[in-house]
Amino acid sequence: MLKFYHNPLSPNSRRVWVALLEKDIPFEVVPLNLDGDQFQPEFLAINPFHHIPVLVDDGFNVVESLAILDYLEVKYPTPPMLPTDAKALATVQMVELVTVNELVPAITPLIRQMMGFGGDSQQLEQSKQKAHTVLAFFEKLLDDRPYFGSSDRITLAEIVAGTTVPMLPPMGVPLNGYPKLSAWCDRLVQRQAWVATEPKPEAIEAFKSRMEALI
Ligand SMILES: N[C@@H](CCC(=O)N[C@@H](CS)C(=O)NCC(=O)O)C(=O)O
Repeated sequence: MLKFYHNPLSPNSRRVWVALLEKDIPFEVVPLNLDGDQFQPEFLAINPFHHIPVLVDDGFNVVESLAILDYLEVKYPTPPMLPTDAKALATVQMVELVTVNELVPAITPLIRQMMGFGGDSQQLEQSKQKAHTVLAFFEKLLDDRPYFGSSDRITLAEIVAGTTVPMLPPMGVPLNGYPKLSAWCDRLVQRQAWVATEPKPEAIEAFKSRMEALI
């Protein structure tokens, strides 16, 4: 059985969790609190970068969430989540990579502020501006399709961007100006896999307390 090293509050890990559920793949969770347990030698032997998610498949360790998604896609191709058409594939991969390389770093100060760790007001404003640049790009790329790169099913673009974009409104980045993306978001958050993996308020509070104790 696949072993999934995971914490339910990790956005990077949630991508893999949603993909496992959407593809209906059996897996066993190995929970990490991220309060120092990620630095234990047993975990560092699996991922020397002390990050989750990690997937272990019969002794084969896969680190990096996007690599894990690709691994799952090839090993469990049903339902397919990567198009084969050149433009559709490029669209899906642009969305994945823009989310990871542009959006996530831009909103990190906003996440910290939401978790109660404060922040510099000028830096927070810059974060919001950068998030809007990504949202405008996504709105145009999505166009009138229900999903990025597909007219009838979710793809890895939905798995990656669709677990990040819904976090924006509570951070002060509303989706009002992006009607297509906003409807896309509403469709995704109703799916069973999204509902099942939504971070629970009590888990967020427990995580904040653990972090405050560490600081
Ligand atoms: N590029 C990595 C990033 C993974 C990552 O940063 N994970 C965070 C949780 S969201 C983590 O494990 N943090 C613990 C640490 O840095 O020690 C991926 O996409 O898998």
